[in-house]
Amino acid sequence: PTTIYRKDYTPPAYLVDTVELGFDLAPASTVVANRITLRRNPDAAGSDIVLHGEEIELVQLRLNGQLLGEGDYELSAATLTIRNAPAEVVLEIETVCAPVENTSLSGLYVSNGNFFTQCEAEGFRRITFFPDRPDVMAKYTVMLRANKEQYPVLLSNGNLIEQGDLDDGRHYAKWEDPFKKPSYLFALVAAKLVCQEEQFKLADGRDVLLQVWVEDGNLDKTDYAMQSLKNSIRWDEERFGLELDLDRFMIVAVGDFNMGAMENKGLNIFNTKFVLANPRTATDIDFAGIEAVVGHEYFHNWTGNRVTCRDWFQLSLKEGLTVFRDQEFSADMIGTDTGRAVTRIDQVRTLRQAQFPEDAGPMSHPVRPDSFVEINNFYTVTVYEKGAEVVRMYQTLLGRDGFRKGMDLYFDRHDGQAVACDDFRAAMADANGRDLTQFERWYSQAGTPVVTARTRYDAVKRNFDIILSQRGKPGQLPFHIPVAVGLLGADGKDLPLTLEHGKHAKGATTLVLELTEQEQIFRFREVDERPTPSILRDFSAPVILEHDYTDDELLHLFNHDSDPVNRWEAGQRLAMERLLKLTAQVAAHGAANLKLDQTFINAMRTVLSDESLDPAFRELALILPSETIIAEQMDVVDPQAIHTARQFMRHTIGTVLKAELLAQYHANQTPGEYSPDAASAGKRALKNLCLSYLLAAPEAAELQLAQQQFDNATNMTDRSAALVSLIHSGTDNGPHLQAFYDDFANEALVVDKWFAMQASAPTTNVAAVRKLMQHPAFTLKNPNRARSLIFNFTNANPSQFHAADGSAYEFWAEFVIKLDAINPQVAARLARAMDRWRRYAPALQAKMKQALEKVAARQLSNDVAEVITKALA
Ligand code: BAL
Ligand code: ZN
Repeated sequence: PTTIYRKDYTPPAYLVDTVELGFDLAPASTVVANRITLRRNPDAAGSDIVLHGEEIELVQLRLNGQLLGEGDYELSAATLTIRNAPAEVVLEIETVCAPVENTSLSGLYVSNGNFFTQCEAEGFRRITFFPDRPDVMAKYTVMLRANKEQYPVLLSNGNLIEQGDLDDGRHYAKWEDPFKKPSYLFALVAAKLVCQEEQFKLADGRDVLLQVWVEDGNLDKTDYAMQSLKNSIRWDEERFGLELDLDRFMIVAVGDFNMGAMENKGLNIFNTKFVLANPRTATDIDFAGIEAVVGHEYFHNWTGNRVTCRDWFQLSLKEGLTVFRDQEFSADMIGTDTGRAVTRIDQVRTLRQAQFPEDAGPMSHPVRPDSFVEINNFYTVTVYEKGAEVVRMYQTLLGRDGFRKGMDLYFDRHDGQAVACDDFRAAMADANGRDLTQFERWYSQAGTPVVTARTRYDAVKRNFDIILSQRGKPGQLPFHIPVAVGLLGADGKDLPLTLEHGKHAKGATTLVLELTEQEQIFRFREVDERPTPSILRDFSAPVILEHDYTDDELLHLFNHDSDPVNRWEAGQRLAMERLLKLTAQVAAHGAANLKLDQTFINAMRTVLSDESLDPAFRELALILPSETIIAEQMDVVDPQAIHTARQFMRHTIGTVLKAELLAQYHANQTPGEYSPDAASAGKRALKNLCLSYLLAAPEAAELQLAQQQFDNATNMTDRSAALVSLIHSGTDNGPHLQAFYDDFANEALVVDKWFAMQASAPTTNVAAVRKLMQHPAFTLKNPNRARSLIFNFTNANPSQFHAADGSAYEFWAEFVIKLDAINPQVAARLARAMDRWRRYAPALQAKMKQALEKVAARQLSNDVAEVITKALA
């Protein structure tokens, strides 16, 4: 495999002005006629036209009307090159591909008998020969022809300009996209589908047609996606002044899809998981996911499509920014301060669960990577979620208005262009008259910086100093880190802040300190008592904060901090301290004689029963750090000891707080018609967390409670939560599982849940997973299904995945290899499950290495080869 470097970027020798595509669609053999007009790029050297092409058969090639023979061009497995081409060129290229054979789901493929495409990052080259790079932007016209009965719906980007019938039962549709776009945003759909549609009025008074297309039988699950789309359009108008630029906007759901969704211009194609929802089949988390992803793809229309990426190293330019936008959208849709904080806490949990480990492992890369073998491996939590944190820091540093000014300038400068992360940073800096040179290091330096805080109080001078220092990976230069700080008095209230040498509003209670050097002292004046510092409020930077908090300080913050994120954080620190001690004790002496102190239990009791607090917040405050997050704190990971310690804590809480848990279980019922709104969802989350604690130490009454909830639930959130609690508590669950399956056997997304909840149950070992694979509903070919069973076992069931005999590692190797033959992108994701193998005890490490080497010995896709090679390096 070849490594591609960011530093080697050169502009394309030829630009493309127009693309006319003609498709004669048939599953086994689709003919693609492609007519492109090219001209030499005045900003580049050379006269060779390089087109990408993979897994397609060239039938005919004409240059300016002349048929070319084999000697007139060079054809390799990945490119077609025409040397010394004229300055202006019309190419007519005819190719054939076989969509039904395409199990990689990249390019043109068939899912449940229908045609779909996925072109990002490099799928367009599997459809036709083309300079398949995002800095080549062109206008597209697309003619689709297919059998009318089998494929009554023919969709592509932009506007429908013509349609009609052809001979032999076929029909056609012609689409024209008025905007220039890179090839990765091309899409087509030819399918038997139905749609929910409506006219929607934009802020400027224009009417646009909105459509959500699904398979017949699923129309009753499209309301929320449609509502989310309308909310997204409104929100982008109001928050960023960005309007929909097309007359029509379509969302299409497909069951076989590698990603969550794809922002193709005007024709977003979605994994069904992020479209289909009704109360019977979808959980609150599913509804929230739909809102976020519908928003995300819609927001890409400006951040990604109108302004796109110069090259794939700049992926975070559109992804980090668009994730930030969808996060803000979701927070604004809740509309309350605690609601906003709850979304923020979820973001922090994701970072710690997935991004920090990635950044500390073999696939660590900067938000703007310097090199890759396979770009599909870089659609990562670093590029997406850490990228969103980097964008958020601009807003933290510049304020909301300053951030908006930067966005406006970005679009003024770059609409219609393919640009780089540096251009975004320059727009933010220039619009605000700020020097953001140092901020660039967030794009170029990988790893999670550690910020250490020390404090000192001078009671005589009434000064309180916070001394912040930072360290990155060896050799790295200091980052520009916004550290939001507040100080709590003994009464738990925020003290008004006076920062020496700082300009800020009088009476402010949170200030953003800018840490730019390796170490800096920040002095607060007029501080009458030794305060408790609340540092990194709202998680103002994606860093690890070290500070020697005492238990008393943490309890003070946990009980009083006005910043809900840090309030939650204090609880996590209290829990983590105990989890690590218990884990060490289990590892050294076994599970007997474990104890959980009354102080911690009381803190949990207080927050659980404090009805002045939002239930959604209470739920988050009561969840213990996950086994993965605990593992990240340890030098040598002992998955069994972690599991035992965490289970012990859950068991203790479930037993000692039984009365309070029961009370909150009953107090947070949501009778009446189901609504996925944040307040109701928060109540259900708290209620179901109570249930899961009660089932951590179940007696007959608790089991009965769960069974009743399962039997009587009127929505999937409650139904699945009851079943998960039953399964994960290890109590007999055969009949419930069977009943659930029987009820939902025809609902693919619910069957996914059924596999997932079993795969992640701590009682499910590898043998049980293998048995589940024999179930008639299991298939490796559908990514959602493969993920639901295999990934949930390898990634969400650590104590079983790391079974001492290594049998689960062998299972992992077997299925990385099997999946690689079907779908390299999915296989490479599975391959990542072994990223942190060097952190385990020697006996486990040896077995993991063996499994990695077993995979490495095979003929692999670039996708999997890159992951395995880096893991073993
Ligand atoms: N661009 C790939 C899918 C997404 O991030 O929206
Ligand atoms: Zn995206």
